[in-house]
Order: sequence, then C-alpha cells, then structure tokens
Amino acid sequence: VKVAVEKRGALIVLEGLDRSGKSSQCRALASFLRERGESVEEWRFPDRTTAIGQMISSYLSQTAELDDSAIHLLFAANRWEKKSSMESTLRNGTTLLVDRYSYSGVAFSAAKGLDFQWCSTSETALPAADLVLFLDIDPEVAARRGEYGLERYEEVDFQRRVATYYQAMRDSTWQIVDANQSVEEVQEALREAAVSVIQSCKSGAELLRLWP
Ligand code: Z5A
Ligand code: MG
Repeated sequence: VKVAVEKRGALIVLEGLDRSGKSSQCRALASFLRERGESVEEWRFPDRTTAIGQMISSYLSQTAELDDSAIHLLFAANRWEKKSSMESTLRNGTTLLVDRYSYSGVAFSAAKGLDFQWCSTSETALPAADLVLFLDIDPEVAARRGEYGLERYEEVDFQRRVATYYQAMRDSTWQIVDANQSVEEVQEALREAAVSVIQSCKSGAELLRLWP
C-alpha cells in the first residue's frame, strides 16, 4: 500500500488533568517556537467561539444542565466543526498547538460513567495528534493549585478516574512529562519533543486519523 506523505505543520496536543498547567505551557511553547521562526497557531477545545461552543460554555459555567451523553456529543461536534480548518492550516505548513483534544473528550466522559468505546466512537476519523504532551500531575498537587470547596475529595477521586482513562489511550505519540515540577522545568521538558516532531512533519508525514 502506497502512503501519501506530505510536508505540513505538526498537530501537537497538550493534555492532562485539571490545573496540570496545559494553558500556561501552551502559551510559553508557542512563544518559544515563534522565536525560532516557526509558524504556530494556538488552539483550544472547547472552542467557545462557535454556536456549539457557547452551549458547552453554558454547561461548564453551570447555567445549563445537559445529559452526560448529550454534552459528550457536543464536545465532539465542536471538534468536528473545526476539522477542515484544522487540516487546511496543517497543510499550509502551520503547526497547531492544541490545548485539550479528543483525549479529554473520552477521558472526562468515561470518568462520568459513560462507556469508553462509545465515547471513542464520536472522535473516530478526526486527525490524530503527531505528538501528545501529557502533563502528568498528582491530583493532590493539582488540587493545591486552586480553590477547592467541600467537594474536594470527590473531585480528587474524579480526577483519578480521568487519569486511568488517559492511561488507556497512551500510544507511541505520547510523551509523558512530570508536571509536578516548576513551570520552567516542565517547559524545558516539552521543547525538544515539539521541535523534533515539527521537523519530521516538515520533511513529510502522513496525517493519521483517530484511533490508529
Ligand atoms: N472537557 C470535556 O469534558 N470534554 C472535552 O472534550 C474537553 C474538555 C475538550 C474545561 O476545560 C472542562 O472541559 C475541563 C475538561 C472538560 N474540565 N473539567 N473538569 P478547560 O480547558 O477550559 O479548563 P481550564 O479552565 O483551562 O483549566 P485547566 O485546563 O484544568 O487548567 P490548565 O490549563 O491545565 O492549567 P493552567 O491554567 O495553565 O494553570 C492552572 C494554575 O496553576 C494557574 O494558577 C497556574 O499559574 C498554576 N500553575 C501552572 N503550572 C504550574 C506549576 N508548574 N507549578 C505551580 N503552579 C502552576
Ligand atoms: Mg487550561
């Protein structure tokens, strides 16, 4: 079978539990790569700017209640509506740094009790990440980074379940980074992997689909 290989930007995804530092690291990595002359766009999911994104946003801010399966499908639809734009940006040679992606979609919904396979199906055939930078944090450490209320222990338990589903999705594209370290140490650990995958996508790499 002949595989179509093309020169393109890399799809790099940052994943991890709540408060693992994804958004901060994404910003820092984007500036680092731009200083090296790379063409980079920072994306995030949920993308709250679309009509679907606004429904997700009301759900997250607790102004709207939604069935677990319905909100799962909205999160997935929010990625599907960006699929062609994602692909054309990559094909134009721009690297995408994406703050949360399908892996969050599956891990969070499965942790709520939905069937793992059912959750994966709605992500099937979306572009697969060339590199997943997984910010691995102890949920107890993450909890100390923010305000925790009465439901603290419940929340840490939920995060532990999310972590087990993330673990089930690991493959060779994942790089596990110890996110209990300082902001600077974590950033240092991300740079080499990002530079290297951008280089190999520039030389030509097939854009794969979830789930390989
Ligand atoms: N969700 C879903 O269910 N299904 C889906 O398909 C998707 C998402 C895409 C909203 O996500 C929720 O949606 C999320 C999953 C679900 N929720 N839950 N539960 P979001 O991405 O919008 O969530 P967020 O508000 O950005 O929070 P976050 O992503 O969890 O945080 P973070 O981006 O990982 O961390 P941060 O904002 O960079 O840092 C958090 C704080 O820690 C901040 O005060 C930093 O200064 C501090 N920090 C960061 N790094 C360090 C280090 N190394 N040391 C000390 N302190 C640090
Ligand atoms: Mg964030």
